[in-house]
Amino acid sequence: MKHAILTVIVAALALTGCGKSSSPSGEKQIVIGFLVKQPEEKWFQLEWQFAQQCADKNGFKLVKIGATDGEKVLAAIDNLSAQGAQGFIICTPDVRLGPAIVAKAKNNNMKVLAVDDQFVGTDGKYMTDVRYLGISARNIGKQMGQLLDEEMKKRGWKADETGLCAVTFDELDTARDRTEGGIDALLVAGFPKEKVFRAPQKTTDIPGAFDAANVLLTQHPEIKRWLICGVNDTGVMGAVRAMEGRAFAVENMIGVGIGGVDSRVEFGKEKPTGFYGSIMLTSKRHGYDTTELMYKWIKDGVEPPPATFTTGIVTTRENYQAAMKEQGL
Ligand code: FCA
Repeated sequence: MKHAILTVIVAALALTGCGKSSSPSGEKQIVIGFLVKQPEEKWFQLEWQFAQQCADKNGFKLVKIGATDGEKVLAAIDNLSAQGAQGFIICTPDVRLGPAIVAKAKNNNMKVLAVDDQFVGTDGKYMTDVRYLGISARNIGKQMGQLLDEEMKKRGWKADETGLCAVTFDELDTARDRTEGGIDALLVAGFPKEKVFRAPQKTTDIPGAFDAANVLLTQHPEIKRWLICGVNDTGVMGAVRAMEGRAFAVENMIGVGIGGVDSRVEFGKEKPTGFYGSIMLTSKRHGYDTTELMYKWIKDGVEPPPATFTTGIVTTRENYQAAMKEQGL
């Protein structure tokens, strides 16, 4: 009986978080959170997968949380704190939550590292005092534009019969830099400015891009051949689906995305689709490296660099499998 009561007390203590996270040696266990804005997107699932590899290798606890709005982010930080977490990595659903996230983390004595989407302060500027790892968005955007230009020239399309459908999401800096980089590269290569059409998406997912592209297609029935670029793979996939819905032939679409994860679905299809290529991002660096940086910061006090920018790899149906292998996928 005494034993049973003790068990209940221990269980209750564990539930309330008392005596939390202690290893048998009495050392405090390291607990790290990884919060993402769109847990349904393959990119974020991959980041989690690599983060978990880092946790398994180093023997700390990783708590993965899908935090799709501001309220959920703030609640998740409290929840992490109750679990004894000393820090977290986050791709925030809204970069303007930056100051609130930092305040909440400070309150809970937790370290923060932003991944993918850099925090923006109340002055509208990047919060450069918050550690960050993201993509070199403009350059990767340029790679996207260059691949579109190359393929368009290979197919012998004339610029005057062609339009560019750029699925944009300018509210987010890393997103805007990608599509503007893509547009820039095409203009430099001689693509006519008046044939550049921006289709702003309300949400950065396939339905958001599908709707945005449909509006554009209705406005421009004169365009017979489309180049498509976007913020990520899902943006381009949505636009390709919209064009398929209007009976555009595969030969009359060249879509190039960014990410290299969702694109696998397209490349894996038996017959090629309008989704021609993707600039593959280094998901291991975004998932594993960020988590390792946080782990060393907590464990050894090694501060992560203020900002790190990763590069992209040009992929198509031809080389994506080899590129994936190289990336440890
Ligand atoms: C942003 C996008 C994601 C991914 C990531 C690297 O967060 O929304 O799709 O491209 O950057």
